[in-house]
Amino acid sequence: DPQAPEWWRSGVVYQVWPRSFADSDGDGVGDLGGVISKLDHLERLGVDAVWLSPVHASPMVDNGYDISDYQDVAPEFGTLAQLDELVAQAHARGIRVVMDLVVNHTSDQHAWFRESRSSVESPYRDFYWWRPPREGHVGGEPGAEPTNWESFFSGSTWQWDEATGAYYLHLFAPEQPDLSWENPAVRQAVHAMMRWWLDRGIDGFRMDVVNLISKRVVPGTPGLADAPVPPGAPPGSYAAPGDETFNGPRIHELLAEMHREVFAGRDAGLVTVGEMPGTTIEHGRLYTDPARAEVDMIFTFEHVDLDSGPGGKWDLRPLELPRLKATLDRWQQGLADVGWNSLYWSNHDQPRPVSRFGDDSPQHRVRSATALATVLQLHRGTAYVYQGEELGMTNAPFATIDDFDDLESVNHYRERVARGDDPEQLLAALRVKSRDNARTPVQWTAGRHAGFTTGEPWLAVNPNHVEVNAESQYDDPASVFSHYRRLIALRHDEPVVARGDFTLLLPEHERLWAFTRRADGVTLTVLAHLSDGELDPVAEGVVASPGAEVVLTNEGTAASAYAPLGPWAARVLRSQD
Ligand code: ISL
Repeated sequence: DPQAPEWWRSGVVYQVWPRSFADSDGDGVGDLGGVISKLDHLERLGVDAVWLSPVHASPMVDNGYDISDYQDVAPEFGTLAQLDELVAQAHARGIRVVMDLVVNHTSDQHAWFRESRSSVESPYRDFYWWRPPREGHVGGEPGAEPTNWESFFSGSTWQWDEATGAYYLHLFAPEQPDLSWENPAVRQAVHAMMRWWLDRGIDGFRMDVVNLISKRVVPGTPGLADAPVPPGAPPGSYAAPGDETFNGPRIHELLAEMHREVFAGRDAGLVTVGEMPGTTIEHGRLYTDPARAEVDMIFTFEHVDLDSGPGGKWDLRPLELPRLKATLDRWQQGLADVGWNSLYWSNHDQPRPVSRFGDDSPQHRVRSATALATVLQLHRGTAYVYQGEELGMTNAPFATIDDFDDLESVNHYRERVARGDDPEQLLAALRVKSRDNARTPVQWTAGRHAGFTTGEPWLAVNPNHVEVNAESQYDDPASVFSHYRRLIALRHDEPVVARGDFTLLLPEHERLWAFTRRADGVTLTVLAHLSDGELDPVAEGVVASPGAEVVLTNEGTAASAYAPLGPWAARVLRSQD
């Protein structure tokens, strides 16, 4: 029931990353007019809501995750009036609109930061984290940073500012200074801004790195502690902060306060999802326990970190299916009695799932994309689909460093080349993991620039749009799009998907992902063969349940319930006690 306050339990949220979604004015950059023009696509797919990545005013150092005015729209994306129109038109089709909320940091061009940096006397000074140089050091010299923290985007998290002779904190780019949530004036300003958006009619927020807003302040000055340096690291190197910044001491209090100040007493259909890297199940239960009223659900990262080694995301490791299954299973069990899961394979920060977890060769692309979707979306939780995923879009064929745009990729490459690392090896890792893989324009047609723009796209369109595009998929029952559509309908129609318990079968199996969902006498059995070749589920140990019928498959003609599974075949069986 789309009117139910907890529509998101059976629902599907579609993420739009506006720069690459659809361009309505020919400047090569996607925009709100483009999103409005594609609402038919979303309605046909059957999604319940759109999560719109930031469209706010921004210098676009981090593609909109650096906001300079929370209450305006970037001119390249359109106007506030168009955003209102998008919300109205989406609502008319029964689609909700969730906005991104980026309040761990602002842009350095935000009025608050310009004020803050102008003078130590400014009333906005304590909106941000200003600190003197480390004792005995001269500001701006190497080693003088207040802590040894390494930025997500390479280098120190501290930027020296001559004007007032102090450092400011930026966990991300220097153009993204961190707000100080210790300051009640910051909290009040953000809450007011959030209420302003809800009053405008939006349906909730996806909260960017919201578990970073409580820094661990150690009583005394400078108040923030060094992160432990990994053994063997060269002296003076930066270290990625952990407990110093993630899930800090006041985080639950801050989220509960936000809920009280912003959401309490409003429409019960509003939804909140906190993006929370570095979060354990234990914390996840606290964040999402309805009785605590913090957020409805969180994005966690364990399952997208499994193909990384101890060196971080660029330290590539092969993905092992049993570990992937076990990770999702642990979260299913951990949040079974309280809390709620978010289910995602991709977003604008992750490579394309069919290239990462599937097989993007022409032979297996469609089957592997649909098998992956089937297993994910039939776990218990709210399902997220990132633009192009429903078309089976793949990673892009980036050749040289000049083909990349994202600052995370480019900074990492430059820093490591300067240190003497092998450029070819660095490029090889970027091709696999760069965020740009998710950011090539959506492939609407087989035509020029995939129908994304009539101008020159800001980032090259993947040449495989000739085969992989929306237009050719709508009326093809065997397409990735058609499968997503059936899968989303199944989530809506079958209450066991939102309510049922979850039991992983054959956890150690390296090619078969099998599980059951059970509620009210109904059992769904999901079988997915995640490799080439053939696999007989019963011979592998799946116990057949009599009377099971196939309710969804990516095999074309429905096979019988327990027949051998072909390459990347997925099958959903339903039985009733
Ligand atoms: O993308 C990542 C790793 O490659 C993550 O570490 C990512 O930086 C982290 O998940 C936070 O992401 C969010 O905040 C960033 C922004 O760049 C991302 O696009 C956003 O999703 C800073 O606002």
